[in-house]
Amino acid sequence: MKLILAIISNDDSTALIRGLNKESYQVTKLATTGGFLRAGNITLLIGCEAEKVQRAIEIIEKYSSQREELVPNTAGYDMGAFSTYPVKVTVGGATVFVLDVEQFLKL
Ligand code: 2BA
Repeated sequence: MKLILAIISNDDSTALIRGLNKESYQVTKLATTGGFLRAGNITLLIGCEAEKVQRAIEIIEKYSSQREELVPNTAGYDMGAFSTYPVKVTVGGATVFVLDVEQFLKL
């Protein structure tokens, strides 16, 4: 038995959990905060058999891989000026730990 800890963006969590549930993975979602940016993120706990870890990682990658998105540029708002040009930002991505589980009990 393994425990996967996946730290992902809040925006990706709904689709990712749905994708995992569809393939029979059980998931617990924790609301967490990154220590560096102090921004909210989501940590998923996924307990599964060792042979199912690789597929879980593929699903995590599918729904949370890093990509670039265009967002409105609000940099000049405070100065009373603004740009209508969108800027590219990198969003998504996942940090994944896979741990050995010593005991798994449902009491
Ligand atoms: P990532 O490396 O993609 O990490 C995203 C979030 O994943 C982190 O949020 C943290 O919550 C978690 N995480 C990543 N590596 C971890 C680890 N080894 N142990 C436990 N949790 C881990 P933040 O801490 O807010 O970091 C956001 C982003 O800021 C990071 O993205 C990285 O690009 C950058 N960053 C983090 N720490 C940094 C540092 N000391 N110096 C420079 N950049 C840093």
